[in-house]
Amino acid sequence: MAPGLAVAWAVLGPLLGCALALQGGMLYPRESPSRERKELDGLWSFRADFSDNRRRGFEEQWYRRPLRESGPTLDMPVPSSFNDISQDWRLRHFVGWVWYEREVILPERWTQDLSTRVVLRIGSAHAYAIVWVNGVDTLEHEGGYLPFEADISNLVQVGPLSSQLRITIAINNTLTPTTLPPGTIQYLTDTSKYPKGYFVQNTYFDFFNYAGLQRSVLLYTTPTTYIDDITVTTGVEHDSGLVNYQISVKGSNLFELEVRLLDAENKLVANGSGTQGQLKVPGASLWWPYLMHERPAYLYSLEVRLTAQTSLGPVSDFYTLPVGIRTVAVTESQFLINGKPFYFHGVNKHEDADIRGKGFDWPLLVKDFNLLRWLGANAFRTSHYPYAEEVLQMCDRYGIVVIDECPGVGLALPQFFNNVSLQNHMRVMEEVVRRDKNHPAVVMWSVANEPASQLESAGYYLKMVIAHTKALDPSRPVTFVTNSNYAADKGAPYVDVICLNSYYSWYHDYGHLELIQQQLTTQFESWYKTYQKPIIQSEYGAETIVGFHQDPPLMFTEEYQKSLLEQYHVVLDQKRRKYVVGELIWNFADFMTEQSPTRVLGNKKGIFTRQRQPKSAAFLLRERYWKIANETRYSHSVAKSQCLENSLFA
Ligand code: GCB
Repeated sequence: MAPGLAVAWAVLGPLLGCALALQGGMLYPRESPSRERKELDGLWSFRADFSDNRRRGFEEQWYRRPLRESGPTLDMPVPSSFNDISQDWRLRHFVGWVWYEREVILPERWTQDLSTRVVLRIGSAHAYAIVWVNGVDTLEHEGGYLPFEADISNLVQVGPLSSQLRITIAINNTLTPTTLPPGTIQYLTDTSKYPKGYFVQNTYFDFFNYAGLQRSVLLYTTPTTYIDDITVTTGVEHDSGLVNYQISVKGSNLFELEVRLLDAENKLVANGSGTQGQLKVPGASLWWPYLMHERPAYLYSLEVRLTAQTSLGPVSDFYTLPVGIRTVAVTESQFLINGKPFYFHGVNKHEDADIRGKGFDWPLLVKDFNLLRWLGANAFRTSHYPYAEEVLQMCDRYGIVVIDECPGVGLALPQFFNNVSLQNHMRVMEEVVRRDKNHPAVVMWSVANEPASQLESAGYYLKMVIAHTKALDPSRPVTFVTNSNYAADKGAPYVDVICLNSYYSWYHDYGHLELIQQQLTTQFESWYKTYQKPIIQSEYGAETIVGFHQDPPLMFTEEYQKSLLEQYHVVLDQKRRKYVVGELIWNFADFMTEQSPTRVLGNKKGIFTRQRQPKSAAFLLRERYWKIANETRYSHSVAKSQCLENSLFA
């Protein structure tokens, strides 16, 4: 990039829509005067197929009759991971097909009114799913952490008994060299050590491969002619906000669209019509990250109203999308939001807690956001997969900035960089962008975490995935997170921001805290000299068992975690005024991993425990983040902790 040249992702001109190859949109199912929702969360019937080939369920066609008729079932809560719910160790470590089933009674109108479209939506099923409705094969999807759905109207709008619905979902958690994340199945054939047919699933990432229906399953309705997708990009021109919209409609070509933009007080500020256009908002309130501005996270509402003529008469559809007006741009040393330098002081997270595994949970979500604000964290990365949509909605509302990462984690072996994997990775990015493109909180895409980016094949692979992501969404920068050496990394030339993971005095020269400053300085200087791009320290940290104390500090104690952080902070403070634009601690909270001699009931690098109680390092980081917040905000008022009465820095 030429010195001083800013690459602006703000779309100021005509709309640059997302060029998705996927069929159809994936709008979050919202209620409206034309749309209803029925959540299917709660207890489902469940069975793991323990047969040797794991295929008994298909051989005996378990989907054809109620699951209880083909054998014993367990109660399984949805959403949750299935692994830690029962006392059966075989289920915790199960690899293969599990079966979920739920019976539902539909409102009569949904089955009788032929101008109503009924959709079954699964928030995520890790990792491969096949869905039957009343025994009819309806839907298949590969990849966890992302939603998929099917129009089931023609299955429910036939016959006298159609208001009773049986949904069967078979889910396979096996990871293969071409899934994302990839994995391998290893057969252990030495019969002196292992029983016949014994195999293990190998993964190349550091979190437990929780599986099942981990997010909500729901039914919702739309009219048969409906708003299928909305793409919004925003910009700023002088003091006006620009909202570019593109709307896709399905079901009929004879329709009209009205678009109204309302402010937070529900006052109309701009309107338009048709499938695409630009709304201009003079004196717009911008969406600012919290702590950066006195009025953060301002959201408008884009109300879309569709009227159409169909063979069954006129229909209307309504959808309201929250819209934050903001710009994102990157220079050779800065990350700009609304034209102002933004410094990421935040965390990496995992969707993980207690017995629910990766199951979505409202109390946990709200608690985590309260902790983020207590900490003064203004950002997080969705390490290492897209989080539930409700998480991003909270970020939009609270003004917490997100680096949205796809499940491109564990790309560790040369055989994972093949054409099939590449196609799959690009499809996954299409699904991520399709789902998350309208969230103002999302300011950058991350296509992978720690791929083997020193390989030539990885260089080509990353170049292609990054180029594809940029074509899908020209409005945001793209990165991947690396732990390679600056001189060896083959993917770094293609990213907009360099994201670096390093664990000095933890995985290298462990115990030698005195080396951190020198090694970290070298890291930053060599990367910046090579690439002249802004840098984020995207991971650093130390394993810490809560309640372990030692002075002078020794590894695994709370004091060692604090000291390690302090050493990093000395260098971060020198560089953040130059080209380092962020620091994200590894990790927000302790989380579960596979068992290994280096993990004590999971990864303990959290600054909070898995139960969300602070370790000493949380207080250290809190003081630092509020201090940085006060130095970097764009008003004269002092930022205060939003969770305590007595502010730290007042
Ligand atoms: C990393 C990985 C992360 C691990 C972490 C660790 O570099 O990106 O997934 O959990 O290190 O603690 O080893």
